[in-house]
Amino acid sequence: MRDTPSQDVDPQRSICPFCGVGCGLEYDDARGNGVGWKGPVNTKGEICPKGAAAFDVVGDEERLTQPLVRENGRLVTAPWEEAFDRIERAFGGIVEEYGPDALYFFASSACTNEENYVVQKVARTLGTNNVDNCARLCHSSTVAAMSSRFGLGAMTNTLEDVREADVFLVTGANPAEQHPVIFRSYMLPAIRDGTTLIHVDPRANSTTDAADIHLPVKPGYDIPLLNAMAKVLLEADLVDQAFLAERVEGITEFTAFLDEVDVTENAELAGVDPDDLRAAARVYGEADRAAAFTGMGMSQHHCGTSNVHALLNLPLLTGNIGVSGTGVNPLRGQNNVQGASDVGTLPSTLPGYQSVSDADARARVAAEWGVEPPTVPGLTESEAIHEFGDGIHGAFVFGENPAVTEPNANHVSDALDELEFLVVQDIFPTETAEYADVVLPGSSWAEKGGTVTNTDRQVLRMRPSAELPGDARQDLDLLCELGERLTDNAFTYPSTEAVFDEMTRVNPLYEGMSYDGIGDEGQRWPFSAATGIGVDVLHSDRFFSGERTADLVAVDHVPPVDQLDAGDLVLTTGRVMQHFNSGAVTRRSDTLMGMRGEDRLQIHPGDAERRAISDGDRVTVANERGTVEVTATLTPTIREGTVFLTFHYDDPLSNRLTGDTLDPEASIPEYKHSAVTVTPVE
Ligand SMILES: Nc1nc2c(c(=O)[nH]1)N[C@H]1C(S)=C(S)[C@@H](COP(=O)(O)OP(=O)(O)OC[C@H]3O[C@@H](n4cnc5c(=O)[nH]c(N)nc54)[C@H](O)[C@@H]3O)O[C@H]1N2
Ligand SMILES: Nc1nc2c(c(=O)[nH]1)N[C@H]1C(S)=C(S)[C@@H](COP(=O)(O)OP(=O)(O)OC[C@H]3O[C@@H](n4cnc5c(=O)[nH]c(N)nc54)[C@H](O)[C@@H]3O)O[C@H]1N2
Ligand code: SF4
Ligand SMILES: [Mo]
Repeated sequence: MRDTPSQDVDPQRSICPFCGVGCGLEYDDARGNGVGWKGPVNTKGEICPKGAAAFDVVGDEERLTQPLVRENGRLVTAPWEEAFDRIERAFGGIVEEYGPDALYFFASSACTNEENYVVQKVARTLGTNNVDNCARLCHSSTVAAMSSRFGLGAMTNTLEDVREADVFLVTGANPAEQHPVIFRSYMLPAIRDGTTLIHVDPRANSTTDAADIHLPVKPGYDIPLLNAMAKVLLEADLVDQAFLAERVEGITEFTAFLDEVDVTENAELAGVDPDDLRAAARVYGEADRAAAFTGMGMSQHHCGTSNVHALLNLPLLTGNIGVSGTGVNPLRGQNNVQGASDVGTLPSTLPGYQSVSDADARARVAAEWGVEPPTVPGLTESEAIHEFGDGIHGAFVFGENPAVTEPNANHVSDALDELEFLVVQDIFPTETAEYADVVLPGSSWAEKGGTVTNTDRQVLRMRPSAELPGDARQDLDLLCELGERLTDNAFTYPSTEAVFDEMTRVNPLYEGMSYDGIGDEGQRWPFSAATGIGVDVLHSDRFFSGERTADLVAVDHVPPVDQLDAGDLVLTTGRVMQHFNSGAVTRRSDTLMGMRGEDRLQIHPGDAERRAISDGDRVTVANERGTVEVTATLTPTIREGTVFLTFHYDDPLSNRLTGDTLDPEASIPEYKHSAVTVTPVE
């Protein structure tokens, strides 16, 4: 519910708060909502329906406007002083009794670089590396694989240059719905000009509509599929021998590994037509320039890192790296998931992906902060939840909604109950806030300034257009007060810009950037202070690792965790265009209300018929972890044996069904493969 905010809004150029595309967005008085300005990414001012609805948060009646504290089991309003006194007492007591590693800090990929920089500075000044952001839940596996092979986990190329590709290999991503402006303004025009789109996804969706080849892989079977593609490249002599000689190691071992791979067998294991797979590999291999895009269907598995390792072999075999129109491009999730990680809200790296044990990086940080950060890596957020009540006694959740979005939600609910003290800083009373001891009302995107970093490494400026509601305060002020209350350090900054400037002095990737330099144009990292220009195409002469070469890696198939009993279906989860993540913001949006409907279980007509389920029936989806009830939609676009739900709702809370087995390297949960039974509701 929303009052018309027109009186309160003074339009300024900002950046959309939803996805990692980073569209320029400003308030339009006539529409009472968002319109695009001609930004660095949306160069014609184009936006998607979520951007148009983004100002709905301003004046929303459900906004948090006063601090809340728990009294006799209930959350009641309290003065600011009281809220912070309670945090100081409780967190102070926990640190005194158990040490700083008994606290955990959830940073926010939905918030600015400046805010995230301060969160990790508070945690590290206090003496713990227990800080993470929900990049953990999206692309941590992609980053792990790409960092170990190339030295860096970010998009290798830019949106501008992918138009030069002859082939797009899109695997485990649905950019038509999740990155709409990238799809419509960069990919579709290229496709219309002749670029071939290969789409690897168990469901045919809006991205598939534009595809030339669709490989409807079984969830969890990307490795055999990618290995088979590598084998076809080798067999059909589509490898780039010059590139292999100069830039790649391990071809002999990799060839020996592929000797054992049977293309038809692997295709059948992955559930795709062997001829289609061969055609896809040939098209990729014959292309002058082929660009890969990878998303959650690849990363969010207990073998997510291995999945991406298998993908990285393809550009190395074919020389599709280091030039425009090629590369491997993880499409990043929230508007600042890239930046939150860049500025150090990760348990093992300081700002700029420098290891917490790197002596130079530690010295640089210590000189700026006056405090040495701890050397032992912290827990990841997905690990930390398992420690609630054991090793972790207090948690600070800034702009995340783990009660809805972490896997195995029934377990998460128990874990949140186990905490001695939970603080939530949000703009809405979320499902997670229901467990809190103190709730701090922060500032929405429309009320704050700062910077965010989009999916192709551009640092972009946000500017406030609206006043804060009620007694709500700026997120950055609240985080600085938290630092002041919990540590002996001063967290007094004269401006948001001063926080950014400090960050550029400890983060080599951002060194030399400035608010003035960013302006309306953006600045790309890795940035050169000397030239004032960022690097567009990574790994061109050398890999970011400093090496001239990268390795080919043999990746064995990793079977899914959940075994299927007779009659079970595989549940995979994901997103739809008009909704965003936990739905905390989009569920409340009047503008999106009509468009977004309710959650539906996508099920193949064959699977439905065997269970006497008709279109529109209520069904129970269940496994040993939990049960949800939802309406079924029959559709032949999903592969038989697989069903699909979003995770955008608290009811049905689909994460009751997902398992919390983590990828051993990246700690990303298994969101994309759960065994379930589906039965009609009596
Ligand atoms: N509209 C909208 N846009 C968003 C978001 C949103 O919630 N709504 N969230 C943002 C965030 S945080 C993120 S991380 C990005 C994510 O963007 P995407 O990566 O596109 O997100 P998903 O829909 O989770 O997964 C993509 C596809 O993977 C497929 N898939 C499932 N299992 C498998 C598998 O085993 N293998 C393969 N190859 N594919 C599989 C699904 O069918 C789905 O179509 O989107 C961002 N943009
Ligand atoms: N089953 C399943 N689960 C998934 C996924 C999946 O594909 N399937 N995807 C995973 C992925 S990729 C991600 S990124 C996570 C997302 O998980 P979350 O980050 O938990 O989800 P969001 O809904 O984006 O949560 C953002 C929170 O920040 C608040 N917020 C927004 N703007 C501001 C602000 O300016 N200030 C403050 N203080 N708060 C703000 C919102 O109200 C909301 O509560 O979900 C993960 N969970
Ligand atoms: S494409 Fe992403 S950044 Fe652009 S308007 Fe839509 S949600 Fe916002
Ligand atoms: Mo994400």
